[in-house]
Amino acid sequence: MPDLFEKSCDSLPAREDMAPGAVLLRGRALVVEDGILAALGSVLAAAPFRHMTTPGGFVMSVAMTNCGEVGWVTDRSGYRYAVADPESGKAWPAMPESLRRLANEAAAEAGYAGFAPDSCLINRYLPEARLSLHQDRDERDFSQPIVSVSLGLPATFQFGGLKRADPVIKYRLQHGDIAVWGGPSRLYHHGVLTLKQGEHPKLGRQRINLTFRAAL
Ligand code: MD3
Ligand code: FE
Repeated sequence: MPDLFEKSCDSLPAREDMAPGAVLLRGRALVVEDGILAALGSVLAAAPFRHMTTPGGFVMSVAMTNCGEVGWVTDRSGYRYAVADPESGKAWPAMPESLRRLANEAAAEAGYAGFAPDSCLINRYLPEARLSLHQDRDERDFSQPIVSVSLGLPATFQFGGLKRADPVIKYRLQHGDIAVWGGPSRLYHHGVLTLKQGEHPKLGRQRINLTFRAAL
């Protein structure tokens, strides 16, 4: 008998292939929403959001922090993964087990079994913040996917190709959406358009994105 409830929540499919190797799992994080928000709160208490500087000397509009064995940082000397938080000089907070499990399970659902993230970069967008088109290439092993979890206000995500000038497709990423980027799409260019004003019932006037990485 056909499963009449499979797509009952809204008109969008729960799963969508975005590009070769890239899968969008809409609403996937909602089943563990409260646990994620609590885990996030404990990470932020130990390592607050801060605005980092690019090697070119620009202060990023997106505020960032990390948890895990290493965290992604940028300053005038370049981009890298670092074991210590440069603001505190201490290790980044450990990755909460609930977050690690969610990333591992979402990766498996997208076809990447055994994903073991050692780093989670946490991005905070207030209205007017944006992230220009870039590639994620500071990780050692590009055969490992990246898993992203979107929370709070919706954003328009741009997804291009291997070349910066390749045409881009736009996706709306909403609270609870998880995307998994592996295979050929792992090195595709991507970015986030300027965040629009709004108010999210749980997160308020912000968007938070978690990206889980196997960096080491
Ligand atoms: C496609 N973050 O942190 S998540 C980033 O919404 C980053 O904050 C965006 O790009 C954000 O580096 C986009 C979606 C995403 C993350 C990593 C990717 C898409 C990706 C890596 C490869 C290809
Ligand atoms: Fe990225």
